[in-house]
Amino acid sequence: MVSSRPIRTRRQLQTFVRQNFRDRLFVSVSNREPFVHAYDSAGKIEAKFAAGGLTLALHPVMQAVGGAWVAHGSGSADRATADEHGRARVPPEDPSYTLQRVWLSARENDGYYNGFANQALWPLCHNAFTKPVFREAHWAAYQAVNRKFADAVAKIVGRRDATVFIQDYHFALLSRLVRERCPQAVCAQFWHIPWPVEGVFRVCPWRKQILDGLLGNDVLGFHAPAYVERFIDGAARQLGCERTAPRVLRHRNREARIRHFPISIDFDKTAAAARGAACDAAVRGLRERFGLQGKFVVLGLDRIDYSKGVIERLQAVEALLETYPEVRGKIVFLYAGSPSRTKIPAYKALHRDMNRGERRINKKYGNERWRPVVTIAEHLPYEQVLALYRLADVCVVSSLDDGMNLVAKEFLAARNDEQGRLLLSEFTGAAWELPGVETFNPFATDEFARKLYELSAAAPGKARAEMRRLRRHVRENNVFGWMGSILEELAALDRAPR
Ligand code: GDG
Repeated sequence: MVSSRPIRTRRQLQTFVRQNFRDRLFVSVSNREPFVHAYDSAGKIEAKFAAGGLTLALHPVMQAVGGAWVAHGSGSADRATADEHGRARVPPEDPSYTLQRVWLSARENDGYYNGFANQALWPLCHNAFTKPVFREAHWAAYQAVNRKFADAVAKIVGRRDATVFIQDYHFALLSRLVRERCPQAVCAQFWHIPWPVEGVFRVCPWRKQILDGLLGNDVLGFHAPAYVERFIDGAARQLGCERTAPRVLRHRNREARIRHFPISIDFDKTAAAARGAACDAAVRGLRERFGLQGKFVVLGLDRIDYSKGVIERLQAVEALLETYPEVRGKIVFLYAGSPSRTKIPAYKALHRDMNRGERRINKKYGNERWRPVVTIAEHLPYEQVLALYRLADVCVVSSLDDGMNLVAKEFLAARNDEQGRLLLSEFTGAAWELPGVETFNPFATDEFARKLYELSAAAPGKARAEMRRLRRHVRENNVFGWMGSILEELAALDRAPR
């Protein structure tokens, strides 16, 4: 039974999965666990829910259908809280599904995660603006870890009817390996980052194996139609597979549907949290701590990652201060950068360049009363993230390439006051999806600086209608709808002859 009403709430999503997946085992696979157990400073075990966008959508599905979630056991107390097979029942306060932990050695994790996933596939899929690193040892670790996860899935599924839902670029080879072990499994995978054009993808020495691995899926999802087209184009050229219907590829006698499903956020929850007293207090605290009273605040907020255009944004701020001296003393560029992948050389270099850039700008233009660039390089509590969205006059997303970008959507949701402007790089999935949003090219430094200047000079509240329209779009296309549309595709597939 497939529902005709669009899924918009957690409850509708749960009803849908109960109706359509009750006869099958449901298994999710991701690198990160939904629950991490760790020892606190007093030696007590704490269970932390990993509240990212994906977990927010998948967790209610798992609660409704039971089943198992397979993930890398990375917490310091994960072994102590799992049984001898690496299994724990979660959520701890109301157990409803099984968390199957996969143990990786430091060496395996280094080669698979820091190595192939984040030094080869990540830059490759972000247009290779940062050169990908292709090392045979990383590739070997990546293959071995994908096999280890396939064995863990096979142990749970065996020869039963099952739906296996795989997340992201850590597992490009997994669906094919699962299929070899579990002939009855239906596999779906969501790729959270862009897919590059064929001319870029060709530089990967293992491109054929990766495409072949991903085509082990019955459904392969991306955020936007452009990534779907590029994937189909690349697979058709590299593997010579046949297009049997629009966005369907036939390979090794099986069909894979390649579809787009734009991810989103829990709009209502974000909007409600941004209205709360804790958030009001955080707004006041941040204004005071960083001397933001009376200043025009331009906010950047992301993981410190080269794909987010961290350096390009600083260059634009520098050009703004140089070209439009009247903004000096009035504007603050506040960068909340959450450190990420800090062991990887390209990220170390990025931190160094970012710190140098900040120092140079502050020295050249700042004075004892005004610092033009303020960086908070730490992972902030969520109320502070929401408070930053609320106090910003402009939120700038400057990605050079970005699958979707949830910061843009969270900023919109947090602005119950319909104030503030979103300035969004045209190279994000969000720019494709959000109707009529203001976009810019982060590579064009002067254009970027001019946009910032124009926004700083515009009358406040001028863009209220635009904010209202964009907020409505995100409210109506939320994360439950994203998850629902993938499950609808799978439910339809179950009934279709294969
Ligand atoms: C990948 C794709 C795609 C950031 N700093 C802090 C913090 N954050 C949170 C934000 C937001 C999330 O991190 C970032 O999500 P994005 O979507 O913007 O970017 P990626 O991390 O690169 O995500 C991306 C996404 O997957 C989903 O498919 O949209 O294109 O690259 O939620 O709020 N959260 C907290 N403290 C911080 O300091 N608590």
